[in-house]
Amino acid sequence: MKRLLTIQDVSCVGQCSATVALPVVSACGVECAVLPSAVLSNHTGGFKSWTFCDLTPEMPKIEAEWKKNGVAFDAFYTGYVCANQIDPILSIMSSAAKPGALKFVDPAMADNGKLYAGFGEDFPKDMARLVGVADYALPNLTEAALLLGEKPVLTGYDEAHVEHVVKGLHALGAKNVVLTGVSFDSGELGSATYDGRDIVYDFNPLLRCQSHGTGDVFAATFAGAVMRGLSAAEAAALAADVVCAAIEATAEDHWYGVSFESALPLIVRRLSQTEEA
Ligand code: PXL
Repeated sequence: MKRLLTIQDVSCVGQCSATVALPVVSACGVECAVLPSAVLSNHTGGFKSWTFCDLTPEMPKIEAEWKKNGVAFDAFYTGYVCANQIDPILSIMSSAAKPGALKFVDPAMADNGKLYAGFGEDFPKDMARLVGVADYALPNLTEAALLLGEKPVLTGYDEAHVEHVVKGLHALGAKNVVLTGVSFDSGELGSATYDGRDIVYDFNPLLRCQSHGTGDVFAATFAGAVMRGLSAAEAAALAADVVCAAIEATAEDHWYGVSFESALPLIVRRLSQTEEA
């Protein structure tokens, strides 16, 4: 069994980040270790207030223990992290890597044209350094624009714009780019996966608007599925199906996240079918 380290916050309540990655990556049949970037009482998207404990000082201490104990990973998957954590994370990605370890970077920092509360305007520049070492970068349209130092364009764009965005992120260093939240038509929503040569689009019908935590469910499923041998385009299609199933299972008043739990059997089923094929 492959072993992945996810580096992102533990929001105690809110169905995002580590509390999504652990069950989703496990459902993919991949061992999931966690290095919390911060502990929050709840996520920052829609709650009135939150506590925030930045765990940066723990990172080099944990890294040193892992070195002593010979701990190493087949993959790293980063999500919501703090500005001063980019260097400690790059260090862990090098000291705790098995040969050929993959790096999945979800630059979880913004949505709907805006940075999340708590991130300064300079943060995308720091995040761009992590995206630059990614084997797979998984930004939404807002994050992608901010990483490129551009104003987010969220509607009325065409394929040429998507091409500009994914090629820009590839030029930053990301080997594969999975751009999420792409839509050319008001009835559909999907992703564009670019491997440095071709762009593969995947669309699903647009469901009720429900964004909290969907990026985290998408990225965790994508990372687990690639670790199980799916191509980037296949993993993006599975991740989108899982997000849709999670949204469909989410009650109208469950605003802070999506009920991904009901979609876990879908992940197990689809990945076992792949194995049999
Ligand atoms: O789901 C993204 C996310 C992760 N972690 C924290 C957040 C958010 C989005 O708001 O606030 C702490």
